[in-house]
Amino acid sequence: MGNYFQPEIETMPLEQLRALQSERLRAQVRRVYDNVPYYRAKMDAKGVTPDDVQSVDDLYKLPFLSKADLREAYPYGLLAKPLRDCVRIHSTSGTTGKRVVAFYTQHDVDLWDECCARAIMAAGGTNEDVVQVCYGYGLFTGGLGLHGGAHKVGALTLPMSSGNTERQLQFMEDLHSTILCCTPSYAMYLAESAIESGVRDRIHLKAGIFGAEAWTEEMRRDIEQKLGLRAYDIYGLTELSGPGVAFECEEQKGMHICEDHFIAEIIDPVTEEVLPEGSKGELVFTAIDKEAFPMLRYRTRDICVLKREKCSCGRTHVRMCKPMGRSDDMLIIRGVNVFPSQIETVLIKQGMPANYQIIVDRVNNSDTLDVEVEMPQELFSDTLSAISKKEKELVSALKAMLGIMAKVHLVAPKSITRSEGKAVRVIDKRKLY
Ligand code: DLL
Repeated sequence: MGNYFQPEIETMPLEQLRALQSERLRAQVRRVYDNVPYYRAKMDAKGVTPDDVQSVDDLYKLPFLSKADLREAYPYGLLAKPLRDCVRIHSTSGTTGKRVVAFYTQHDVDLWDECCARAIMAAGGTNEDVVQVCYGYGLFTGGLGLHGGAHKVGALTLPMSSGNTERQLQFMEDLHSTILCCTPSYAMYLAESAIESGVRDRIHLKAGIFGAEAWTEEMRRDIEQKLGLRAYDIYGLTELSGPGVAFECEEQKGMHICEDHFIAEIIDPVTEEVLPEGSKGELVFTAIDKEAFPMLRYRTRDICVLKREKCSCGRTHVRMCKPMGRSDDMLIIRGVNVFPSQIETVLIKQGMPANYQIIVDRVNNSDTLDVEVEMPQELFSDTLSAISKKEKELVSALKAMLGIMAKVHLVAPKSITRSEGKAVRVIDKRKLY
């Protein structure tokens, strides 16, 4: 038996799970239609009534909801409960346009905390653990989400929030933290700092729960080896509650989606056609029992594949792969689609640290792609010709992966600004024109 928070739900036979989803979906569609004029107008425009949605198989009849809808309805237009029933607000970390604000009733907070508790237990957590939460606390959902999950598990919770790396390491050592929760880029920074300061040999971490941004398998191995733990992926978004929508189990092969709360679909981002299982496309979620901010067929923009293969952990909930990029983060450079994760894979395979920045610009009407990457210390102390040889190797490895030429600039160790939250990997200067 695995380590579950809610075994009867997490291992529920598929047929029963579908019945539960259908029942919750029916009630949710009715509630939303009756209480949210914005949704009612969208459903009326598509000619769908709540009676048309009887089961999961009818989901396709509902209209999609996008970030543009959320911005249009900002701040209260999608609220399905009176404000007096809401107890919390969170907001997306988006830097462009109006931020999205999400509302929670106490029921919604409980549901979310339970999802995070499942994630912590799937990573081997128990009430014996000390969980150090270094996701940001505040409007961002990372801190309070994992914090609530750790409480539900009964673990000793260290609400560190992000930043102050020296203090993080000191508490990690002194209070024997066993589970670390933060973004993968901050985990990498903590790892480097722990090694450098000598703390690495005095820490007791067994697992890390890392998410909120894209990271590769190569980066996972690197963090695992540097911090001496097993690194688990966790996925989520503010609109759906926050972290814990999906999480990895001990198999570390895809993240189980909490399907008793969220129904997932994959669509073609251009035609909006629903794609069969196993296809790559945009992930769409329907939250079937959230009260305040329900979300029907919400387009995440995350590109992903779903697989319902049997998992050795015993969980029956479908698995999503690591998001392969966002349909709106995809760079089109000289007509070629480039995902930042492809560049990261090449860099790490070539033995470079995952500290890099991608700079895209347009010079004389032609796109330019420059990759700045920090050198490992050994290379930094080597000869100029060794450095230029490595740059050439990276250029050709990137050309093989991307199909286009990128300029590579090896820069001094620690010269790229570190992030305590989500890393800024891409600077697209073309947007300035
Ligand atoms: O990032 C919630 C979260 C906090 C998830 C802590 C995991 C851990 P937002 O700020 O609303 O919410 O950003 C959501 O981040 O649509 C994805 O593009 C990206 N994202 C989240 N988790 C992952 C992950 C939080 N594990 C957006 N891998 C999502 C890749 C991720 N991308």
